[in-house]
Amino acid sequence: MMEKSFVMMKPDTVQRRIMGKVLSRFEEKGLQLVGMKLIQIDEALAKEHYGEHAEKPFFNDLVSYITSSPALAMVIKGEDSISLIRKIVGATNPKEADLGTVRGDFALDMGRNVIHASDSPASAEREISLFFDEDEICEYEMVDNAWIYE
Ligand code: 3AN
Repeated sequence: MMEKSFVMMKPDTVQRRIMGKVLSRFEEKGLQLVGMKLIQIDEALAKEHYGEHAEKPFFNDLVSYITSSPALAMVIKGEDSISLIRKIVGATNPKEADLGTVRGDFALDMGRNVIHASDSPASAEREISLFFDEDEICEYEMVDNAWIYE
């Protein structure tokens, strides 16, 4: 099924100048970038985005981390892209993430884990609408579609 996922490179990825390397993982897989913007997330947006973690002991650190510097928000489209992107991203704890995944290759600490990606179709829908207006999503054909999809 053709799906759109919300993916966000966190402030550490911007500051470490590795956005291009991380983005290439998704491009080389054959996924399509349909939305992208560098944003300074404010406290209210951070708290809404991570609302499900409000009661967790790491919540305040998570909000500080995500608001500490700009983040790169993206919408990425492709067949079964939501679960596929989670596989490309790897486990939440970078020390447990398989090598070859983004977190496995680029991160060490849970609180500096480089990237966020939606974990289900319902979260993707919620997160895309939280960060993007409809007119910020580009619907367009890729010229190599016939070489990516059978
Ligand atoms: P994921 O980002 O893999 O979907 P979630 O949604 O469970 O993981 O957690 C959201 C973010 O909260 C993680 N990316 C990580 O930065 C942080 N986080 C999750 N669990 C912990 C934890 N036990 N200690 C510190 N930070 C955590």
